[in-house]
Amino acid sequence: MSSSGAASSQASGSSWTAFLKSIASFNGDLASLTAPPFILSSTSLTEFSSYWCEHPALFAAPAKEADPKKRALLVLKWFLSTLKQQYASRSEQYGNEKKPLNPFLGELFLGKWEDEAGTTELISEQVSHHPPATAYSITNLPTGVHLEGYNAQKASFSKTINIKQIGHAVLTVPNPSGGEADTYLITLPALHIEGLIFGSPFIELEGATYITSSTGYTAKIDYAGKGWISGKKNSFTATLYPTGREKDVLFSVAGQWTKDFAMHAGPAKHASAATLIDSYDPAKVPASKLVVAPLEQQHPLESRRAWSRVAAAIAKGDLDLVSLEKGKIENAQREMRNREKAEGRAWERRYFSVDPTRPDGVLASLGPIVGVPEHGDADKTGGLWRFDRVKAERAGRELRSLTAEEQAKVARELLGQ
Ligand code: HC3
Repeated sequence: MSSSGAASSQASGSSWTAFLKSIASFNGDLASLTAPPFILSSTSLTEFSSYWCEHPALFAAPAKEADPKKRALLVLKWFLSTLKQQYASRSEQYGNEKKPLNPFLGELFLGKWEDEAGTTELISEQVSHHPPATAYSITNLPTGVHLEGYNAQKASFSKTINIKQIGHAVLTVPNPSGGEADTYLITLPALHIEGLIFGSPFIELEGATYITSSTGYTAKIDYAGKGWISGKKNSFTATLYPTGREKDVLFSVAGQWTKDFAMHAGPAKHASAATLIDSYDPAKVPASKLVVAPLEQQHPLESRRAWSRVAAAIAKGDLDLVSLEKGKIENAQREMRNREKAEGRAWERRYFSVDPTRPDGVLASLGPIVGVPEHGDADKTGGLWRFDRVKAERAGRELRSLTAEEQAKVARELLGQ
């Protein structure tokens, strides 16, 4: 596959024009977009969960800070540091954002980071297919800092593709002074695709998101594209304040989430060299490498193994083979759903559960502060998904213990392979 969307699209001008025409009548279903071959990615959306933790040391840092407002600032710094990975890493030079693979129900992406922060484990699972939703759990083992969440996308077309993210993340940070752990509720930014008309799509973030904590602090992040605030791409301003007192700014942060940003004590209008606390340049800090098991050791439902034939077809640029291999997975999945229906059972998620009998404690207490409904938009994500430690322990034991025959059976029945 070409490394530049713009260059490839020149070569495939007519298919890009056809694609643009098709998105003008877009029905909101991202999976149904028939994109030209050069815009197909061989990475599934289940892998995107890893973007939350490409700098494990920043993720774990709040667990070592005794002052709750500084902890909240470190959480904000970590969150801001993830944005480049989440929204610009696939499109480093801009204009190369591709269409990811649409995960099947039960698809897994598992990995770990081993670096100066110790071991940090990642579990990502496709918990719903209609509507598509991915859930994830990330744990830094030495500190116990834990992130979990789920997300889906609601897309619409108006001048371009606009995407609203449904879902939220919850970060738990053990209190270094031994008290109760902090809980942070994190909302997700809306985005739109720029550059479509030129065949060089990239993401811009818009609106505002929040991080509110059980310790009584809230951060608000305002996103702006080129032409707003600083006239620079990927700009943002953020403030951290005691919850409910937005004007009493304790810390302010401003800059670009792809380049560099500065963190100051007090409001931005008083920012000076004397108020500067810290600065961070996402472009200068290399991501820690995620370790994923070799394909042959993976469970058949693990993303890279399951999609390996499709990925090979994409790499060859053979669209017929891409459709054939995708079709095998889709048909097998459809048949599985029919069997489940006939037998009156539902697909058992391996790591996440929904508990409709109990109100969610985090959303009940922190949701109203940042506009996350207590139902967690479960109707749009197939459920209010929470990491299930009991299930996870079982899955961890069982996942890598399948015999070759059992693996072949899973691949045949669930993936048509
Ligand atoms: C919109 C998107 C799929 C969703 C991606 C999400 C929101 C997934 C959760 C991650 O944490 C953050 C994230 C980053 C990028 C988002 C993708 C960008 C493009 C993709 C569309 C489905 C593709 C649209 C097609 C095309 C040709 C314009 O790229």
